[in-house]
Parts: sequence; structure tokens; C-alpha cells
Amino acid sequence: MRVALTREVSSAIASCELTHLDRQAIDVDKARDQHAQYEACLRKLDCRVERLPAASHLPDGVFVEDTALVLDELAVILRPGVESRRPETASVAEVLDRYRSLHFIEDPGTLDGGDILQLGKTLYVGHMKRSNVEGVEQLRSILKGFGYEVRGVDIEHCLHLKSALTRIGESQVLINPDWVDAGAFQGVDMVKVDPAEAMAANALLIGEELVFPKAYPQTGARLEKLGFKVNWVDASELAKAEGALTCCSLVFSG
Ligand code: CIR
Repeated sequence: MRVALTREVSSAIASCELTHLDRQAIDVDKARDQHAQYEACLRKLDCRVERLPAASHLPDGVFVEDTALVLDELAVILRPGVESRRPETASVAEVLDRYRSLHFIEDPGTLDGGDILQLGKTLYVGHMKRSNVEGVEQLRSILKGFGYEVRGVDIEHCLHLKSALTRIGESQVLINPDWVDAGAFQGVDMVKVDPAEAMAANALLIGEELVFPKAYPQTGARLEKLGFKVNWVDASELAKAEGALTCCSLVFSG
């Protein structure tokens, strides 16, 4: 059974962290409605959605991806790069403890899940803002015995590695080559975002289908032309909080 862990949008989302965007008003009801539609899409793709409650002291809590890395063999509870997000991990750990043995990134390491891209047994970790070298080292040492290779990758102009590229197939990524060095992904097949849609590289792959934002029609059309089944969702309110689609769930086999 495929599980998708999510968290309801906080009433305090207006106080979210922002790095590259100017603060805009966020309509909480609209954000919750769009989030519910996102969850409905995950259910349609055979996920059992397990939803954590929102909390007013967790403005960015909806972006659960940043709190943990779930692999087949174990889960790693991460340590987000910004202080305000660290209290999000406890309730996520409580749920994941039912599914996996837990390992932890500890001070002084920081790692946001949005910086970790898994392609088979290779984990690419973007380190710049939120994730530091100590975090990458700790992850490497946790995963050493499980046959995973951890590779650091430089990113620029974006918040997380998965703002710049995401997995859309077995060994295939959707990429904005202006934000990450494509050369770091030797042997990986690449589809580029439409040049007019810099933020379009974040697609959520579930099974063989993609969940993709309506905000980037040209890149989505490019994917459809290549034969991908694209499930379009409107995530415009959460985008104002600098969140994309992969950020809103942790999907794993339960
Ligand atoms: C933050 O800055 O932490 C949130 N406002 C957005 C996090 C988005 N998460 C992600 O890309 N994985």
C-alpha cells in the first residue's frame, strides 16, 4: 500500500519562511481547498493519505517533505535549515516510527528534504542555504550500511535542489539547467522546463504518473507530448509560500 503523509495548511501560513519571494497575502481557505484537491489527486493515484493536523506554531508545516527522508529500509528525520521549522519534525517522526526504523540528523547538521533527490541507490543532496555539509556527511554515514551513495550538488538561484530538478521516471529528471549543473547527473535522461517557466521543474511522480501545477502549462504540455500522463493541480496559494508540489507530501510504501 502506498502511503502519502500530509499536513493540513496552518492558519498561520502568512508567517511562512520566504527566501526568494516577496510576501503576498495568502487566502487560507483557498490554500486549504487547493491542498484538499492535491490530496484527492494522491488518492486517485492509489495513495492512502495520512494527514497530520495543522498547528498555529507550524506556519510552514504543510511542507512535510522537508522534515524526513523515507527510504524502503529506514527513515531519516531531518533537521530543517531554519529554526522556525524544527518543531515540525516531532509529529512526523511519531507517524514514521510505525513504518520504519528512525535515524536522525543532529546539530550542527541541517538538511531539508527538498534538497534530497533519490535516483535508485543514489541520493543527490543540494547544499547551499538550508542543508549544510555536516548534514550531508551525517546522511552519508547513516546510509553507508544500506548501499546508498550520497552525492553533494551545488545549486543556485533557488531554494532547494528539487526546485531545480525532480525525478519523472526510473532514471529521468525534469530540470531547469540554469539552477543546477546538469553535468552532475551523468547518464540521467533529462527533460528541460520551458525557458519561460523557470519554476516548473518540480513535478511529483507517483507510480508512472505525474502531478503537475497548472501554473506551468508549457512545460506540462511538453511532458504530455513526450507521453507522460499529467494530473494537473492548482497550487497557486501555496506557491506564494514558496512551496511546490513535492513539498506537500511524503510518499512511501507502507
Ligand atoms: C520554506 O521556506 O521553508 C517554506 N516557506 C517553503 C518550503 C518548500 N519546501 C520545499 O520546497 N521542499
